[in-house]
Amino acid sequence: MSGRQDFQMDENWRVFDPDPSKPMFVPPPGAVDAHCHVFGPGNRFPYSEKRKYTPCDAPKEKLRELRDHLGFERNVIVQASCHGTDNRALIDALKDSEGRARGVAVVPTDISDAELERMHAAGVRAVRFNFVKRLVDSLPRDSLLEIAGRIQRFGWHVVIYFEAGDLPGLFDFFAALPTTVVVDHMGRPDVSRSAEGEEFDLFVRLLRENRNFWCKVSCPDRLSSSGPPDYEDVVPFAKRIVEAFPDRVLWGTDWPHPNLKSHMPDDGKLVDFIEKIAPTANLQKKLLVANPLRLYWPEEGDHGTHRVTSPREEQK
Ligand code: 0GY
Repeated sequence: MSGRQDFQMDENWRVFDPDPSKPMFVPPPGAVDAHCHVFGPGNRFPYSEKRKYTPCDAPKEKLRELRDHLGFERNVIVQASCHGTDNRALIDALKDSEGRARGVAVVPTDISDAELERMHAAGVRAVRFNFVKRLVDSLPRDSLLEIAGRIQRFGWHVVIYFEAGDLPGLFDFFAALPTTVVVDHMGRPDVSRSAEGEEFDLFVRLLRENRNFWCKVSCPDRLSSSGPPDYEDVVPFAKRIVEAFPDRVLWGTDWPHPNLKSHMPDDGKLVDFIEKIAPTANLQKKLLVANPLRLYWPEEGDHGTHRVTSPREEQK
């Protein structure tokens, strides 16, 4: 089989929008897209043999173009399951970012400290634990705890991806993680249910009881049944989280939107969605600038113009 055939994208794969609109909402200076991916190119960075899908190539150059087009200054690139534990495409993109990208890697338990150190130097700041069964066969919990323990000395955190239906069985394990923990896509709630209902209340409880937990209020396109461009059914879920935990939320495009079946979002419209879930300038600055910088670029300190105060701090 030729290399090219090895990397034929899935037949029903939806390719990212090559010409997204310019958002009406202008992100504040210093804004960070805290969840996006690079895929391949497959002939340079082969997809994993264990992958559950074969995407279209979505290389670093395209991601950089999108970042600039949408009005963001930096991004956080998350290793996707189609690259398994081979983080070369991610590392390459980080090294080529002039310090404007940080990375979330996926690592095996037998990774050496020297390799973790090299990843840190390239800009990796977290590992991702994926519990979504259609994407991965997740590692046993003791292996995940071992990894979480080993990354602590680098000051890294853990990013978790799971579906709301699995949270009851995972809750105690998550609460025992020793690092900062960032949850992808609000724990994938079923948005046909109430944002004040039992299922989402459990997720809110996870954040309330564990102050080391953060949440990405991302992916309306992935969660919505009402659909684009307004994604109205997702708004109450994201808004609830942003308003309850304004200092522990992040936002990301999720470009190039792997595995979407219903539609391919216009990334410009996804940026416009931000105003619906973070309606004030103060909330927007926290979500897009202060929070991601604190987590991924802490060495920049309070950095003057990026400093925003929380309502709690204002009351002191
Ligand atoms: C996302 C969501 C998905 C895919 C992955 O690692 C991945 O392959 O995260 C998905 O299919 O829900 O965050 O990109």
